[in-house]
Amino acid sequence: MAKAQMLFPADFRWGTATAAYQVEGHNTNSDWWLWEQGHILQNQRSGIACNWWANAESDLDAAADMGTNAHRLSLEWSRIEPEPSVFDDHALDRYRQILQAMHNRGIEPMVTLHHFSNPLWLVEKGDFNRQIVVEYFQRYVSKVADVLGDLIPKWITINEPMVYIFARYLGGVFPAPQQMGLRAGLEAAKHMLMCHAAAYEVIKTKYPEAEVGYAKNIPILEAKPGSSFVSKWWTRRMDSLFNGMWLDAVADGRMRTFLGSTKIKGLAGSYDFIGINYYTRFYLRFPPPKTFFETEWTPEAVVSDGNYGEVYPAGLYRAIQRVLKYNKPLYITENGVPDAADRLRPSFLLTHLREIWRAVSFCYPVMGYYHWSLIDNFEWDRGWTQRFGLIELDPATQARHLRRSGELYSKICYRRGISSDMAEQYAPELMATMFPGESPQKVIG
Ligand code: IFM
Repeated sequence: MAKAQMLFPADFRWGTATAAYQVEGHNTNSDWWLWEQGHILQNQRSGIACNWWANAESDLDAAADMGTNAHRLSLEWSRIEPEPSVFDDHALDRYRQILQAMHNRGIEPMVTLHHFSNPLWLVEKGDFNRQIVVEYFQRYVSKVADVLGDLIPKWITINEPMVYIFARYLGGVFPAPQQMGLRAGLEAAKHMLMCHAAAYEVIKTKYPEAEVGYAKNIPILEAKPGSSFVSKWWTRRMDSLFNGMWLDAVADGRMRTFLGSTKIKGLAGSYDFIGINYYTRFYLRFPPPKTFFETEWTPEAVVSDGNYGEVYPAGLYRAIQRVLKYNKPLYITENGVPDAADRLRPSFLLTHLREIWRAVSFCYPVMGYYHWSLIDNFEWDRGWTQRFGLIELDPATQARHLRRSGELYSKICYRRGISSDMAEQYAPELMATMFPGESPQKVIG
């Protein structure tokens, strides 16, 4: 029996998140399938991934058993439109089945239209390097809305646009575009903003009640304490480019960078909510390392597998606060940690959810939480080396096993909150700080 608990509103969404390319398997018409040859850590391949194309249903059963009531998934454009203007009815039928399977299980779908992968034909046409991409995207979204829209209450137009721009146009770790570099990247970002605005209009025209937003990865970007003035200045510049530019642009319709300011038609106010993807804090310095973001942490930092990032729960609260000024409902559309051994995830869940609870308690409009991820999946250039799942997957045998953190998340979903008995059982080291009134170590006086 819990002695203390932090409960969430009854209509809060308790979800998990995945993306098509990472779970479906055999997306052979996608630019990632080609890129996989030679560009993935340890030469790994996605193969059948989590086999969702054949059987998403059994993992959805598991999600329902866990007590979740929402799931964020994405559609693979390259399956739906394998050739320009040629739509695959079989693929659309399969997505209908998956979406229906979610509804049947009491799991509300949130659907992402673009999550890092492109049809090969689009890449040949220059994809986001060329403004024509907006027309192509509009055509694809229109088809999706016509065929699947009745099953989709919540939409994400574009996932993590600035991660995509940095990883692809600057970092070179995502499938190479026709033109790389900062200028090309910013041009691509402009085209992504235009795609977002176009998609918003298409969906809202057909389904005025649908909720449409984007998912923005909002890392905390800081200069290390004691950094030079130039590093601090650089950090502010990078923060406004990486975090501020997209958020402001969708709000007021203007893309502002050091290259100037451009008004984008139909963009201002083209969103019903903001999706926050939050993982970590990065330290920045000038001159920047090749990866832009530092992967050296302070000595006391708790760091996740493969040096992915520091566990920094307070950053989630800061990310939420940062976007309050836009006056929109918020969803935490991703939050998670690569942790194959599940040594960090139980406390990660509790401490990050506590930050959201703090926000909700201040009446900040956070409406739901989608943990990344339901199941271990293909982590892009890092292949299978990073395991984010509440469910552990052996990609070779497809065997699944619910991690302890999955068990904990299930309890959280059923309880609709976090409690001291959960901390005691799954992360006793948190008791003294999270539930001091109940900690045996507490010294009173
Ligand atoms: O796996 C990715 C996801 O596709 C986008 N956001 C971050 C996740 C973990 O790196």
